[in-house]
Amino acid sequence: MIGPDIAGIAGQLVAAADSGTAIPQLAAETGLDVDAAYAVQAELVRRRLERGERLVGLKMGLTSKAKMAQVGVDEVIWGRLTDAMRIPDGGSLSVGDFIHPRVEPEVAFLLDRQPDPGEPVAGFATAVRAVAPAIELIDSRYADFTFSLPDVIADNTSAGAFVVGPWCPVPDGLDNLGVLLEIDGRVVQVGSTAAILGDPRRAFDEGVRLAGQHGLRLRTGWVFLAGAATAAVALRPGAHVRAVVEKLGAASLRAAA
Ligand code: OOG
Ligand code: MG
Repeated sequence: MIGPDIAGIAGQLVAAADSGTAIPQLAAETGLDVDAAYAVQAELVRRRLERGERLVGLKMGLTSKAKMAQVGVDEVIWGRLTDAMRIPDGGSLSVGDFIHPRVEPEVAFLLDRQPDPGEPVAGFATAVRAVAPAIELIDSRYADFTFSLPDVIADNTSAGAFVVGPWCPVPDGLDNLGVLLEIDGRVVQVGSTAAILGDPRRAFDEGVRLAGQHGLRLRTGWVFLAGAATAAVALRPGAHVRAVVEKLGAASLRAAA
């Protein structure tokens, strides 16, 4: 039996991101299932690495009910982060480089040690050295920001860019910290880290386990984004965005035209 054209689909998604032009969903038409979708994701990221980008981390997606409800997909997913996606804290990016960017508040972890997918529960305490407030910019390559589960996995879980705020030691409790998303000084989303699988540390264990199933091991020095605590908000040119996490501080970015 001939399976879906992994390289062809990866090529379409890379071209959509490069040209800033949305494409129609493709999973149903090409018979893409979840495993094949992760193969597409691996291939499209491999192409980015071939152009000189470096893998710098892993991101979780749809770890909160607010996000699942917003996009109508209710499975936890994961994607890959490269150095080209990283914006310095307080830095700026061009909205015009994206198709229909949205921003969301996240919690980031810094890896001190390579966790073993075989011992995920013990993993967090020994593998994570620091935590920070973060912003993720997501930008689905599909028209109208709509997709099925395999579509969004193939599209590297809509990863576009990310900002990590100041790192700090992991506080005692991470499971119920207030989270705010502000645009131009106005609070546009309110949530709690409890929304992230009950505790963002659980998102870490899930990420180690799920990526391990696809042969990917997290590495020392990588950033881990635990997933948004609230729904995402459209990013408009000129906007100043801040994500504030209680006890951790804030991360910010500015959107140029
Ligand atoms: C999928 C990516 C979800 C998160 O934090 O939940 C995600 C999307 O919403 O387009 O990054
Ligand atoms: Mg996210």
